[in-house]
Amino acid sequence: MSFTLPTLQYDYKALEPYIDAQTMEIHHSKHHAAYTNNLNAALENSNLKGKSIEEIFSKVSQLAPALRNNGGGYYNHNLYWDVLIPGGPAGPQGKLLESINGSFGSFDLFKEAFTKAAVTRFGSGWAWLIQKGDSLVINSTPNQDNPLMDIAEIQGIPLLTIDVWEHAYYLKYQNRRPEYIEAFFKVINWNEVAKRLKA
Ligand code: MN3
Repeated sequence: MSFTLPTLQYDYKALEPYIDAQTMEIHHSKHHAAYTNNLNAALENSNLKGKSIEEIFSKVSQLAPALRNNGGGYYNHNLYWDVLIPGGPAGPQGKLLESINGSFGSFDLFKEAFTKAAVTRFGSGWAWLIQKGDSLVINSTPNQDNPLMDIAEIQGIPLLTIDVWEHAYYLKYQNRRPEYIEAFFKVINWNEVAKRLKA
């Protein structure tokens, strides 16, 4: 039993013009494929084969760095693809919107804080919307770390994430990370984000 690269639910070109087809193809078929293969290779030499990715993350501080880096790379990209969609709802609705308003004051204030976390993550990493108990929080992580890992500064349920490694945007946006983040907001699958919210 090993982890498999997911098939995307949309074409590589589907998120144009916000995220370009070439970036999507390389990101999924090369980067994500490599994390998946390297995770499986790292598991071959461990006693963790058959464990869920969540179980691995819960004790990742005690494991080989290859499991932290490639396990994170495998999981984080799965979530990233899932929370993207062409022509999705313009914004969150219902319970998710209520939670965002309750935790951040308004959708605009949430967007501002999420954007800031994504812009200011130094080097490579991810920004997150996280459910922590009854409230939502925003944070960023370095490298391929995520909020399910026992080493995470803020632990909780990941609802939404953006990849801010340069490979996620450099071909189209070069050094203009803020433009990529603004474009990302045009293709968020808010229904998928809402599904992850625990009552
Ligand atoms: Mn990536």
